[in-house]
Amino acid sequence: MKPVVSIIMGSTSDLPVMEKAAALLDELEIPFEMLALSAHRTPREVEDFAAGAAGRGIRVIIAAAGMAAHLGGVIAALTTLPVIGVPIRSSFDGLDSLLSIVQMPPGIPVATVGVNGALNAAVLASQILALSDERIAGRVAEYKASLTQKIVKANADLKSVSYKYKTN
Ligand code: RP5
Repeated sequence: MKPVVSIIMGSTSDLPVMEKAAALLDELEIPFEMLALSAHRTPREVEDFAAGAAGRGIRVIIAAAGMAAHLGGVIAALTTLPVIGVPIRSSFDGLDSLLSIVQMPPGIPVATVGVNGALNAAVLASQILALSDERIAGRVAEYKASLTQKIVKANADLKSVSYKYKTN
């Protein structure tokens, strides 16, 4: 299997969050790789990764980092692949990483999801891949339909909650 998505994280301390992205890609049968790379601790390896990703068949990069989170931005500067940034909550409630990732200068976007938004990063990556792969598009559509069912069930469950002044 050749990976088409790279999940990159600044440290294995980000893994408990990023497992949600991996689980969704697994569910949607999308081959991916997971690597630890740090813009500050391994800058040369980040450059090698970013420069070589497209040539290896990678289509989308998910980059997660906390604190002064430059990983996604540095990767985006070195590739034309779409980069999705996941701000990790590790200090200041994740606001520092969110702003570090989202506030990119013009011309070098990082598509930023919410703090610890690993699942949404994987959904977005899948939607990008779905544009050129009908089988993935079908699985993404099924996934989205399952979200509707979750709320249908929630409303059924809420029916059994009773209050004196609750009317439904
Ligand atoms: C960032 O610093 C990592 O992405 C992580 O969120 C944070 C802390 O890293 P560790 O000190 O836990 O390795 O580079």
